[in-house]
Amino acid sequence: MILENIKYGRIRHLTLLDPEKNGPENTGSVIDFINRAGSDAILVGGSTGTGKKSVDELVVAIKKLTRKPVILFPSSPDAFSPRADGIFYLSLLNSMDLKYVMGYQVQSARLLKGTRMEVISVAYLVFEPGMTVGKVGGAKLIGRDDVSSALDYATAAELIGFHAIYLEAGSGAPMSIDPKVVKAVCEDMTIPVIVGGGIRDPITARKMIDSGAAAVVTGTVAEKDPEMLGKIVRAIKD
Ligand code: 1GP
Repeated sequence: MILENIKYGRIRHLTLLDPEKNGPENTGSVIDFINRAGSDAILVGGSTGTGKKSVDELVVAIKKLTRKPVILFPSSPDAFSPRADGIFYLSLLNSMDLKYVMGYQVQSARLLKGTRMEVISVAYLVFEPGMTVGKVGGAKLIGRDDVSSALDYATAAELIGFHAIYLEAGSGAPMSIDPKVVKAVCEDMTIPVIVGGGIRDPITARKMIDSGAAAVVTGTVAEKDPEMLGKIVRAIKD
């Protein structure tokens, strides 16, 4: 169970692979980095260019090379592959565009129920600077150190009954969200909190875990600096 593994610390680091940047031809080397680094699971998704074919091809290529869980991280119902082990069924709670809050979920619900994959409902909160996901997702961005707004959204997510909360600064963000926001949210929540966006060094990654995050996501590091990926994963698990 992916959610149980996140909750109980067996999945603490996830690597995001964007099908737009990772074709099946370079999957071998990327999976090699991920295996060597000791990352626990692989997220497949991106804010743009994630059609069914590219997502499915990447999932198939990954599954041939590793037994680590592959979890879809979709920007729309098109970014789907029935061969993944699970899906973050995202609701971008601070989007001004209803399709990212509930429309896409309604569109894909019956399809998902018909698969055997694990569906993990995730309240997705996008913070400044938000990057592409902030723009494409029409997010009313939460300030990176705005504890009060973060708590408002996170508490709503918990009361509604989401399985998990994802605090996101946006892929490629020059800075992560402030760890004090992570600490305040984690202290108040009974559901696991996942943090991603702009995490590029071991100290920041460790701070997120020390602040109570159940798991950390990195994407850009795996593309640009595989050695650093290993250092980040070690810092998280030490
Ligand atoms: C995925 O935002 C993370 O949700 C990935 O961010 O690419 O900045 O690591 P980075």
